[in-house]
Amino acid sequence: MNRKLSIIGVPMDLGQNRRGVDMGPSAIRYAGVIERLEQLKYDIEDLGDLVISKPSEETEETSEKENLRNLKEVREGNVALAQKVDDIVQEGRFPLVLGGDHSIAMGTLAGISKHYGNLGVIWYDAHTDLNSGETSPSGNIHGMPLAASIGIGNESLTDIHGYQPKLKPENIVVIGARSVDEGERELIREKGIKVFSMHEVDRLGMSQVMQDALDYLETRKVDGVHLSLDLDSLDPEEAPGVGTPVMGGFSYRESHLAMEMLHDSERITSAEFVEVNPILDEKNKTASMAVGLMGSMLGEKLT
Ligand code: NNH
Ligand code: MN
Ligand code: MN
Ligand code: MN
Repeated sequence: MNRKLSIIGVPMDLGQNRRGVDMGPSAIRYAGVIERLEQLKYDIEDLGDLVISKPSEETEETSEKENLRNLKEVREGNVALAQKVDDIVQEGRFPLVLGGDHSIAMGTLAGISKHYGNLGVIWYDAHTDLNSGETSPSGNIHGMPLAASIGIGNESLTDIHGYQPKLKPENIVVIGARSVDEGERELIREKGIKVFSMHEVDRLGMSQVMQDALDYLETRKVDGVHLSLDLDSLDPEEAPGVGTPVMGGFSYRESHLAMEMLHDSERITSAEFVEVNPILDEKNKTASMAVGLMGSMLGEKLT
């Protein structure tokens, strides 16, 4: 495990239509992320938060026409994030990105993937985020980052940081899916994307699912693994502070086990924790959950 960690907050809420998720990075900091990870003896650099601009009228029009809400500002924020993350990896440090809505995964992956020939991704989410303007039921770009990263969708999203695609579809593992749109289903079938839905987790248990996921990436001979963790993967009872809660999600222990197994695999090279919305939360419970999961991912265990 890389002992040098750089933390960057992305106060982005333009990838969806509920306000408040832009306060995610503050809530996660307030829940004690720096102190918690310092105790694990990491060398931590906190790069603060990116500046995200507010939407203009021109943006409203594209939203209507292309079914891509706040396209211009979402792209701009991700362009800036990609450069930051690129610099972090270039310096030999582990990027830990704090969201913000999940649209920021486009920028994170754009910055990381440049440094890997065959990057793998674990997408821990209730959703598969494989929509484009053509298939999205909402026009919300936070439902599109995985599609954009494999080169599907509007050019201004697929082309962030000047190259595409960022990922091979066969290097993706989705874990926790339980709300998938029709267009996403088709894409999963067409591209052969590996999905462990809640059905598989119920049948096999989290331990087996994580082992299968890691083995699968091993057969793909990936040279790095990025974790993209959407807090709505957890059950809304455990993580109520998210914009699109879906019943029947992961328990506290299932998620900690998943993070511990990721740590023990010694494969993980970058991570992001997204969709914490403190306005919808109960006493910062979801931000605290995120911090705890980061701890487990980074080796916090009792033994
Ligand atoms: N699939 C829906 C959409 O594209 C919901 C996406 N919401 C998420 N994704 N939170 O993780 O609008
Ligand atoms: Mn630096
Ligand atoms: Mn998501
Ligand atoms: Mn989600």
